[in-house]
Amino acid sequence: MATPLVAVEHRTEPQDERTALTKEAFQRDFFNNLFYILGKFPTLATKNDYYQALAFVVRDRMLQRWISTAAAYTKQGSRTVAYFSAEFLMGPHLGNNLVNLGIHDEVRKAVTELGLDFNELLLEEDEPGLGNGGLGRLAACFIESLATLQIPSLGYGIRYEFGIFHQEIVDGWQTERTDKWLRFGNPWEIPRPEWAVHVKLGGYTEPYRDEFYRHRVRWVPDRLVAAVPYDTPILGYHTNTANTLRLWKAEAPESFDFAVFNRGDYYGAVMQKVSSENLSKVLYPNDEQLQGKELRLSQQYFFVSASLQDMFRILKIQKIPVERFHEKFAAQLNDTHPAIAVAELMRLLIDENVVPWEQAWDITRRTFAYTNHTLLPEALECWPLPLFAKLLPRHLEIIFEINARFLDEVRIRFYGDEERIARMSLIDERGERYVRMAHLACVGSHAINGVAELHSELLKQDVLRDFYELWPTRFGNKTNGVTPRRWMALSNPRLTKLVSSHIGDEWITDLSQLRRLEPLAEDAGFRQQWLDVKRACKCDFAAVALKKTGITIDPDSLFDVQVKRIHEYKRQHLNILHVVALYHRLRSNPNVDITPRTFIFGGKAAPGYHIAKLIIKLITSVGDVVNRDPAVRDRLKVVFLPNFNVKNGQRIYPAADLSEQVSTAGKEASGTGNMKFSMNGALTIGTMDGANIEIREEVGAENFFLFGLTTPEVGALKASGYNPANYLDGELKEVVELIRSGFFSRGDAELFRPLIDGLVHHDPYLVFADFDSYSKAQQQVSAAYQDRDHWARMSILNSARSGKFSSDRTIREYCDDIWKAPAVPIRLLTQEDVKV
Ligand code: Z2T
Repeated sequence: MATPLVAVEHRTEPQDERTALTKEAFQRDFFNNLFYILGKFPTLATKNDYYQALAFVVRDRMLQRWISTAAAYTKQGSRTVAYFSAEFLMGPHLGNNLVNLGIHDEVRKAVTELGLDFNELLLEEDEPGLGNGGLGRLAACFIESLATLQIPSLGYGIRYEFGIFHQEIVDGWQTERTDKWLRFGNPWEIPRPEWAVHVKLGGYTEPYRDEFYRHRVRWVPDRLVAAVPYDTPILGYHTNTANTLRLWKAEAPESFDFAVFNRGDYYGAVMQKVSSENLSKVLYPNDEQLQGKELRLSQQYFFVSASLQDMFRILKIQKIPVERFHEKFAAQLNDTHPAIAVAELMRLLIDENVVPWEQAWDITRRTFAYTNHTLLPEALECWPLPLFAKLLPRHLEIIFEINARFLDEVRIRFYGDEERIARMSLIDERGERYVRMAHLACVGSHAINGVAELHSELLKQDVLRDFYELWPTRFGNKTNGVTPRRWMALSNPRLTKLVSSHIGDEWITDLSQLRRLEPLAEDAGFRQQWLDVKRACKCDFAAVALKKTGITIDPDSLFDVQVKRIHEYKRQHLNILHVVALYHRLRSNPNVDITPRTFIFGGKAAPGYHIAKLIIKLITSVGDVVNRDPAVRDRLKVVFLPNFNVKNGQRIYPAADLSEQVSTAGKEASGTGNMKFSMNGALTIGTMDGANIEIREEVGAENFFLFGLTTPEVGALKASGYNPANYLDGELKEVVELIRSGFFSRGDAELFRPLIDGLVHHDPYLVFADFDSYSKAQQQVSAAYQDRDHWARMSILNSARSGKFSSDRTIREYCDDIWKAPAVPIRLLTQEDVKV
């Protein structure tokens, strides 16, 4: 008899031999996969072959859950959340699936026993980087929490062939390489070509009378693209639920290019195929800056149309009438990227299902809810009318009709207020005409939310003020969260073990239980264990940093970390100015006593964002000087870790002592990295911005290093005519002069000019105004780190009080307040149950 390795109570259901959870079964299947799926034997097998053989072992164990889940939802016609997102930044699947199946340690043992390095195999996975940053990673955390909470849900998005670019640092500059994540195949996805749909593009519309003499509109497209779904199972933690992430790949429709073929235009037919496949070729790498490209709008429409058609197919299978679309589905719009869904659902209901306008509009509004993720004006999506009309002629007509009816409502509510009409219109007509996607999303949704308390308030006061005045009850807040499965259990096994040995492991699905660690902050033995865990994580990271940058860092120095997309509003330049200030202090007074620190930076700049790229160059240039200077005697180190992504994040957050959350107040909608740091015991130096405010509220002001202007102070300073040059004195002046002089650029006084001149003359994000306050807060950090025992206390309390920032809490709020979607527990089926 094989020894059962796992006797966890959540797996009470029968296993067949294919999914047995014994060491012997894992090892047998591992070699079966190597032979029969990969066609390899050990002498020729690469590390990647072994990774894939292991991935298929795990996938087999997920499929029983996946099929059982699909069967239950189909049979019960369960209410389902459809999360519409142009980005899903999933990160590697293997480790997470092992954790959620509850077989991580057992599989590690089985693999190790075969003489293989388990950690090395995990690192082989090319992560699906199908997102830019926070917004895409939030979508990934959300679908994991939905599965853990056993809520029927589908993630709908795009299967980009090239995800976010791979960043390399060459001569201190960012360079981009394409992300070929599919090179060796993807064991986690299953294509479903049988559920492919056609998406129309371009052409014109014409009115006609149907067989019942009804007025109808026909859209005659000039292009057709096939959308093929690729499904990935998303496991809940220690549940039988496996939901689906359904990503669409664009292909040429076999039938459509026949016409061209028959005219003998072989080349034209092939070109059409190539241009169809372009639609899901590459993720636009801009996080909060619009590109306004036609291909981007095509991508958005492509996945939205495919997803809504898919939802109609599901209704049909379950024999639910289209009039009940909104009862079956709650669809969440992750920012305005999928907002065209409002017009597309209207089109599908009216044109293709002959539902009357009023009823279609009622269904549409009851279906959608909209989450806004930024207040930055340059990120608000507006599409030039001519471009929109060319690509989506029918949708423009529908949007005009929605707008006419909507503005009638506004006219009655706000009698005589024509300026308000112009402000609220779905069409911006102040000059060149644009379709305002945020307005379309608001009008077509029954609920609108921001992603942190401050952000949601600012939405109501600023960007969406008119809409708030019209429909105050539709507005709400859903403070972001992150999944503790990936961001603690998987990424920080040492901390997980320590915590669980004291308070059990229920905190993994009920993060508020971390509060039970609070009394342990007063336990000297526990504090020492806590510091030991942190130090071990720092040693791990030091090895990574050495391997990737060649820089040796001291695990006993304070690890001061800023990892996130590079953006002026996030103020990586404020951080590096402070580094230069410390360096300047050390050089001016070699005997000055400073707390040894390692400054760790990571993040990608949008390829066309020159100032962001120059900030990277400044960071690496300061690093080159500081790291080599014997005068600082290893008291300062600066590391820019290339290619910050989910995989690297999992090694950075556990190693951080200090989390840099230094955006200009009012600019960062929420932030989610801030939460990952705090959970893992880092203290925050931060502004009153985004979710920082709520983190400080939870962990206590005495365990948080606050600095900087508040949002109203920022507003007042700008209103009074901010002049950054007024702040150029003392240490800041010397720092700026040092950079300007070419000290960090081998005498080249021109290199950093655009950055420095921009600060001195404009400084739109108030770097200079906050510098002094930041510098003082950093002195408090340095002093606090000297008392390691007290630091440990604060670190424990940060983690203990981070329960609010689990995405489980966020998802529960979405479910209760917006989606009204109850949990559906899953009973595992055996092969007996599913016999035809
Ligand atoms: C993004 O990552 C975020 C907002 C965007 O606005 C676009 C992208 Cl790609 C269109 C971020 C916010 O900057 C961040 O504050 C927030 O935590 C995150 O979305 C998730 O809500």
